[in-house]
Amino acid sequence: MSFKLPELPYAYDALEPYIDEATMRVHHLGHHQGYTNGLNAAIEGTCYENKTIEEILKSIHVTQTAIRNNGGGYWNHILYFDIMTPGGSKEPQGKLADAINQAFGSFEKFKELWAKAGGARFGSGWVWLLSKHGKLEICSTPNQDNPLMKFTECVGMPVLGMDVWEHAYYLKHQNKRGNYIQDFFEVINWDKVGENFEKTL
Ligand code: MN3
Repeated sequence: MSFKLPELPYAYDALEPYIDEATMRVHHLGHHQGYTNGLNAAIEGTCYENKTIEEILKSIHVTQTAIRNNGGGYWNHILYFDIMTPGGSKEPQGKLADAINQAFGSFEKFKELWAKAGGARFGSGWVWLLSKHGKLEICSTPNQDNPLMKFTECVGMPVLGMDVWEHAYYLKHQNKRGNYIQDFFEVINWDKVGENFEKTL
């Protein structure tokens, strides 16, 4: 069994003008394909060959660098591309909206804390909205680590993830990560994030 690059659920130019087509193409066909290939090469001939990606990420040791980086990159980008859309709800709805209000006070306050976490991540990494059986928290990890890996500081199931590697925004936003984060808010698929959240309840 080998892992395959999932197709994008929308066209490469669908998130314009917020996330540009050139960035989406190189991010999906270049970076995500690269992590997929790297993961397949790293697990070949090991006990991980017939495991799911979640099983792999939950069981690896901190020193298994190739699987950690490529397996993390494979899983993280599936979530990232899946929680963006050109349409859908512009704000959280239903149980997710209630949980955000409970955890952060309001959606506006959540956006402020999320943008702050994205700006504070030095170098490359990710920002996560985690559900601990329905209780939400914001957490950030370096490189391609994610909260499924037991050695990170984040505990919980990611329902939303934001890539803050420069490759996610540099062609359009250059050094202005904060502008990318504001544009990311315009394309979040809150219906999908809500579905992800309800699975954790
Ligand atoms: Mn990326």
